[in-house]
Amino acid sequence: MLIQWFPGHMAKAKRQMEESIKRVDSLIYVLDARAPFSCINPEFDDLIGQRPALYVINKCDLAPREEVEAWAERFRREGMRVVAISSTIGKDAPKVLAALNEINREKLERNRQKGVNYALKAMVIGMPNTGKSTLINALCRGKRTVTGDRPGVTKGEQWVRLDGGISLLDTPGTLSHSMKSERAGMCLAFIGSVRDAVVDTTELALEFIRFLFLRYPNALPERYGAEERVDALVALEQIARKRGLVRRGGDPDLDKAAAALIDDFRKCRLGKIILEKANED
Ligand SMILES: Nc1nc2c(ncn2[C@@H]2O[C@H](COP(=O)(O)OP(=O)(O)O)[C@@H](O)[C@H]2O)c(=O)[nH]1
Ligand SMILES: [Mg+2]
Repeated sequence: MLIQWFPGHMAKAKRQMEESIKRVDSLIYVLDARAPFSCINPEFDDLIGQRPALYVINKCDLAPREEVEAWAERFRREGMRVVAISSTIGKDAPKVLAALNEINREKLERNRQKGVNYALKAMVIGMPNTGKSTLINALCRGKRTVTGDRPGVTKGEQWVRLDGGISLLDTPGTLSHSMKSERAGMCLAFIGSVRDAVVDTTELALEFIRFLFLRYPNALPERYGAEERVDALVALEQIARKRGLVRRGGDPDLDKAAAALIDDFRKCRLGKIILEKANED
C-alpha cells in the first residue's frame, strides 16, 4: 500500500522546524506508545539534535505496559531521555515537567546563579495525533497564558510559564511523517497520524487484519466472532456481517467494516495492542 508523500513538503517542513527550534532551549518530542519507532522521523534528527530533547511516549494506556517499557529501555540505551505516560491521566503530567526541568538543569542553574529571571523556552513537537495538544493542556492546566512581546517572540505566540523556570509554547510543532519504511507509514496510518483522506481505508484494514493474525490472533475472534487466520478479505467480510454492515442486496459493506475496524483499534476496543516491538527491526 502506498501512502502519498511529497519531498517538497518535507523540505518546507524542515525549514519551518529549523526556525522554530532556533527559538527554544529544549524540545518535548511526543511519540505514540503503539508505534514509538515509526513516530520518529529521522529527517528531523539533525535539527532535533541541536537541542536537549525529552521523548514522551504517550498514550501508554493503549498499549501493553511491558512492550512500552521495552521501547523506553531501548531508547535510553541509545542515549535518549524518555518518559512513558498518558496525557489523559492527570497525575502523569508532573513526570514530564520533572524530566523537562532535568534536561534543562544546567541552564536553569546557570540562570539562577546569574540572577537572571527570564524563563527558558520549550516546545512540543511530534507527528499528528500523538497527543501534543493534550499534553500541552495537561502541563499548562490552570496556568495563565502570556503573549510574548519581546524580541524573538513572534507576535501572537502564547507562552505559558511552568513551575521551575521554563515557558512552554502553547502551540505544538507538527512533524510530517517520513517514509523511512513502508511499514512505518503503515503504522502511522493505523494510529491516525496520516490524513485518512490519502489512505485507502479498506487496504489499510486488510493490512491491519494481516498484522493481527500474526501478532494478536485472538483479537478478531474475541471482538467480532470472526474466524482465526482466514484470508484477510474473508475476515473483513465476516466483520461486516457480524456488525450488520451490508449493502442493499445483502453484500457485505467492506468499506464500512474497514472503517469500523480501524476505529475500534484506535479506541482500544480490540484490547491493548502495540504495532512494533523494541527487540526487532
Ligand atoms: N487514550 C489516550 N488518548 C489520548 C492520549 N493523549 C491524547 N489522546 C487523544 O488522542 C487524540 C489526539 O490528541 P491531540 O492532543 O489532539 O493530538 P495532536 O494532534 O498531537 O495535538 C485526541 O482524541 C486525544 O484525546 C492518551 O494519553 N491516551
Ligand atoms: Mg494538536
